[in-house]
Amino acid sequence: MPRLVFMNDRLVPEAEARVSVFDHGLLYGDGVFEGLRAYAGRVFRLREHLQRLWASARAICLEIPMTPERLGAAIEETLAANGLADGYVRVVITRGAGSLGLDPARTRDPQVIVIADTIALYPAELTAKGLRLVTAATQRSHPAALSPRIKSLNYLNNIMAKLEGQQAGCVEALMLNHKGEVAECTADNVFVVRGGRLLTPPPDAGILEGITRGAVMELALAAGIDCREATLTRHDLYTADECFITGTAAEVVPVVELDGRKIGTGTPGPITLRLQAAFHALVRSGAP
Ligand code: PXG
Repeated sequence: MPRLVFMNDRLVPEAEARVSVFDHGLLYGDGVFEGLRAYAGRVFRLREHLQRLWASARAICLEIPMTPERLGAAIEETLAANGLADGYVRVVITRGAGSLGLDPARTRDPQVIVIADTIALYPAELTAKGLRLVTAATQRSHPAALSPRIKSLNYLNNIMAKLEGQQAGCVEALMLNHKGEVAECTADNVFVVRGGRLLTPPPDAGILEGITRGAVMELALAAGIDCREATLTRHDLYTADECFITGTAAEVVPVVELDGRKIGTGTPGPITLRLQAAFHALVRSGAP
């Protein structure tokens, strides 16, 4: 059965889901996106993802030609039409086709695309044993150049860091901000545990405010684990008791090594495992 893709106002077969070569999303990375996940037929934190999408669009002065309610329904329709109760959803909003120049005023028809697919995960063995990371030399983009809080179609900054990770034999890489502080990984947020307390970089460290990050902070609070935002350096990761990353695709994944140095015992720590289990229970509970 061919995959069905939602484009603008209806579901079309994958082969018909095409954008113009003049689309500024393709020509300049001019657009925004979201990555969401459905568990047992329910989209996890749909409202939060739609809010972040609209915030990203507003930040680049792009008007999404649809209400959040309609787009939310389109996401559910796309999953259902493809028979996916558990799956991954990519929502893409492009600036639309225009002239061969940067000018966004000379574009028309922003494209609203919803793709549903099965989720591509890190190998199960890696997520169980914990990941090894390296610090990328490529820094997270300077907030005054392109705010990392915008989930834009321009992900080259992160892709460069991901390449560095892969060249060092790792599936992810740690990114620092322009001040040398820990920001995040290429598609995941980062946490450390120190003395029983959970620490994660604040939004002004140059991160995307992850929805999974928010859920894990709530779960920590509910479990009586002290959790706060704090400026972190690599020193804090090298000397942490535990470390893990969070993201829509990754969920909660332990990190056991950074730059060839063992973190804590070099195995997934107890607080990481507790929060990982709590997150799994949350997403599978059917909570919105
Ligand atoms: N930082 C960055 C830079 C991201 O792109 C996260 C953190 C985690 O955010 P969430 O809201 O997912 O907890 C992201 C998320 C993909 C893909 O296909 C990327 C993301 C999410 C899902 C899929 O590469 N980025």
